[in-house]
Amino acid sequence: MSQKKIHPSALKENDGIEQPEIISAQVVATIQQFRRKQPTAQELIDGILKGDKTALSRSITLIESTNPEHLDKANEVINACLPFANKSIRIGITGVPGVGKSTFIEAFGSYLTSIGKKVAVLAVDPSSSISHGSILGDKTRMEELVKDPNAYIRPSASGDSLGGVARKTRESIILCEACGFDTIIIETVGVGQSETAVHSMVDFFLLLKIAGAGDELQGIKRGIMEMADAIVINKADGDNIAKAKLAKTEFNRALHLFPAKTSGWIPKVTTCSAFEKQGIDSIWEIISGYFQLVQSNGYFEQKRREQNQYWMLETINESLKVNFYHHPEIEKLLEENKKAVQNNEISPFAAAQLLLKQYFK
Ligand SMILES: Nc1nc2c(ncn2[C@@H]2O[C@H](COP(=O)(O)OP(=O)(O)O)[C@@H](O)[C@H]2O)c(=O)[nH]1
Ligand SMILES: [Mg+2]
Repeated sequence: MSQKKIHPSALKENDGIEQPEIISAQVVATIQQFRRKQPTAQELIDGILKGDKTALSRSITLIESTNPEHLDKANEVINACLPFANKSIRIGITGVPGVGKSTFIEAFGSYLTSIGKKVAVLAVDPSSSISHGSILGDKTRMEELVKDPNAYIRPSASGDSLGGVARKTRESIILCEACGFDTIIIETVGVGQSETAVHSMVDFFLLLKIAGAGDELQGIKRGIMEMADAIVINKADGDNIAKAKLAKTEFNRALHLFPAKTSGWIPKVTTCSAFEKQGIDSIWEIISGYFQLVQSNGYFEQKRREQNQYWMLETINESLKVNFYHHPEIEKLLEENKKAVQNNEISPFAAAQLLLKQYFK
C-alpha cells in the first residue's frame, strides 16, 4: 500500500472550491411532489386502467375512507372505471371459520392464474373490524397468491356496519375489473348476514364444508343451502376421504329437496383437498359449466341488472341510516327519547315518529 499523508483534520476544506447550493429548487420540487400524499383522481384512474395495483390499492383505500372529501374523489374514480368494469366473473365463497377458505382460495386462485386468468380476491368480513384477525391469517395462508403478479389480494374492508362493508366491497369489485382482473373472488365468513350480502354481488356462490360425523345437514342454514350453486366438501384427504364421499351423497340428496333455481342450474356437490391441491380443476369445470349455461340463457345479464338495482336501493338505505344516526340534532334527541321510552314516558312508536319528523323537517 502506498503511504498517503493523512490530513490533520477530516473537516479541512481546500480554498477555491465552491460548494453547490444545499437547497436545490429541483430537489425541493421532487420532495414536495413525493410528499403530496394523495394522487389526483385522474392519476388514479390512469393507473387503474393501466393495470397498476398500487393505484388500485390507493383507490380502494379512498373507497374505505370515511372522510367526505375522499368520498367525492372515490366516486369520481368509480364513475370513470364503470365503463371498463362488468367484464369479469364474480365468485363468492363462504364457509365457517376453519373450513379452509383461505387455503382453498390460495389453491384455486393459483390454479386460475396458471390457466391464464387474472384473479382478484376481496373479503367481506364484518367481524374483522373488531378482531383484525382474519387479515393476517389470510395473507399467510395465501403466500403463493400474494406473490403472483396475476393476482391481487385485498383484506377485508372495515366498517361499523355490514351494509357499509358490503358497499365498499362492491365498489372495489368495479375497480378490480377496470384494472384488468377477470375473475373476482369474494370471501366471506359464514356468520351473520354477510352471505346474503355477498350472494347479491356475485354470479356464482360456492359453499365450502367439511365432513363431520354424518350429521352434515344439522345446523346448516337453509338459506345458505338455497343460495349455493356448488357445495364443496374440503379436506378430503387422508382418513377423511371416505367421510367426505359420504357427505357428498348426503348433500346431493338434500339439494334435490330444494325447488329448481331460476337460473336453470342444478347445484353440484363435489369434494376437494385445498391442502393437497386435489380436485381444484374439477371445481373450475363446474364453475365454467355454470357460466356457459347462464351466459347463453340470459340469466347472467338478468341477475347483474337486478343486483345493480338492489345495490342502488341498499346504498340509499345505508346512507339514510348513517346520516340519520350521525345527525348532531338527532343524536341528542335520540338519547333523550331512549330514556323517555325506557321510563314509559312516551311510546316507542311516538318517539320514533317524533325523531323522523324532526329529521325530515
Ligand atoms: N387436511 C386438510 N387441512 C386443511 C385443508 N384446507 C385447510 N386446511 C387446514 O384448516 C385450517 C384452517 O384453514 P383456513 O384456510 O385458515 O380456513 P378459513 O378460516 O376458512 O380461512 C388450517 O390449519 C389449514 O391448514 C385441506 O384440504 N386438508
Ligand atoms: Mg380465512
